[in-house]
This record gives sequence, C-alpha cells and structure tokens, in this order.
Amino acid sequence: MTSAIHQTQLMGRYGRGAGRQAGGRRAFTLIELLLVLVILAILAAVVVPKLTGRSEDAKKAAAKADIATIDGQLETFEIDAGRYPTNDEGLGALVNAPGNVKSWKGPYVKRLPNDPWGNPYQYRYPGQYNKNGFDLFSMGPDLHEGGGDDIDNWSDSSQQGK
Ligand SMILES: [Ca+2]
Repeated sequence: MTSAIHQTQLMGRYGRGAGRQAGGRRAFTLIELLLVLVILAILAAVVVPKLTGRSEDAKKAAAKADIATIDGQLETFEIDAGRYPTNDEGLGALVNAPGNVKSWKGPYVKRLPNDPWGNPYQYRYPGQYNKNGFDLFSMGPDLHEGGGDDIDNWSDSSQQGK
C-alpha cells in the first residue's frame, strides 16, 4: 500500500521532470556540442602540430632506447653462451635457446620489439661496422638499410638520425 503510493509519487515526479528535462536537454546538447567543437578546435590547434613535429624525434629516441636494451641483452647472452648469436640464430636466440648452447639462461627478453616503424631490428654478427662485435640497427623511417635515417649501434650518437 505504502509502496504503491510511493511509486505513484515517484512516477509523478519523474513524469513532470521528464517533460522539463527533455526540453532542457535539447538546448543543453547544442551548447555541449558547441563546447566540444571549441575544445576540439583548441586541441587541434595546440596539440596536433606539437605531436606531428615531435613524433619522428620520439620514434628515433625510442629506437635508440630499444637498441641500447637489446645491446645489453646480447651482452648478457654472450656472458652465458661464450659467444654472440650467429646470423642464422639472430635476435631470436635471445628468446629461444639455440640448440647447441647448453649454458643459455634466457629468455633474455620475452618478446622482441619491432622498431617504431614496424620493422624488426636488424642484427649482424660479425659486424660489418663493429668488427669485434655485432651490428644492431633499425632501418629507420624509409624501411630500408641505409638512406641516412638508420638508427644503429656503431655511429657516433651525435650523428644518429641525421
Ligand atoms: Ca634507412
């Protein structure tokens, strides 16, 4: 009994409120839409140029950081295995033990990262540039070796990415 009365009151309240709300909501939506458009315009004007201007620099920095990380993992592999991975084994030797390495203590990395442009990092042993070690590099934004945009482990870091 009480709940029935309560329900009617509630319905009445909601019923009247809904009418007002519907009218109010339509106006509010327009204002909201304008606000959102204004905010989007401000964001586009302020943030987008910064992002596009810096994204290449950020990618190069990310590639350098990855190369430094993988470099360290290869050194750890070398300490355990007594040698660097061969060209055939490649960087995969950091994830899965090569059959002939008994002292492998990996995985040294769970999953090999791709470079910021979606390509695997390139590994070469013995190195063409690092004669006593390995070459490790990203082919860079042009997706090919060379072209002056590679990020590698043999260039003077002040020259990288130029
Ligand atoms: Ca390149």
